[in-house]
Amino acid sequence: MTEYKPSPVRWVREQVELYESSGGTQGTELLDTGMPVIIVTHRGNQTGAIRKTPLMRVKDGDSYVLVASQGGAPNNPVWVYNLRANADVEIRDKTEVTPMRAREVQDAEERQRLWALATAAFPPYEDYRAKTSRTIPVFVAEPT
Ligand code: F42
Repeated sequence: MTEYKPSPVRWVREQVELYESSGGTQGTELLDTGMPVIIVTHRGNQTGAIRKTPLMRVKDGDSYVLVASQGGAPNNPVWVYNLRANADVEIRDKTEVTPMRAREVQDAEERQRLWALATAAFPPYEDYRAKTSRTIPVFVAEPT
């Protein structure tokens, strides 16, 4: 299936719509914070449908760090299971769209380094970590 299924969450869905329909020239920041956002296009692990998830932009060289914080909610966001099942993603960073592969970070040292990058880019990640008892999954999306 190649159908696009928008997020059921209104503000998320609207951000994706504006970001994509403007070709990456509008809607590229988190609400009024001025902090940059990327769009991760991936596939649903059950439906196979195309999903588009905005995340904070955390760059590591040519790669992007994807942090499954979901505001410190008790459960992982569903996109975590989608990326575990199918690692092929497309990252839109403003006007640039790049095919990438997402790898879940398992190594403790690598995780520590990437977590430092993530919290430098978006300090609230640290509050989200304190709020939840789960280990927040971290992925790195690397150019294919
Ligand atoms: N979320 C983060 O976790 N980290 C961030 O850095 C982040 C930044 C951010 C910036 C802007 C913005 O607008 C949103 C931001 N979010 C951030 C929120 C993020 O975009 C997601 O909305 C959030 O992480 C929740 O992800 P989710 O995948 O759980 O989304 C839910 C609401 C959703 O889409 N559910 C669908 C539904 O219909 O209920 C299911 C989607 C799905 O993938 N279904 C699968 C399928 O096969 O299609 C199967 C379902 C299954 O159970 O496996």
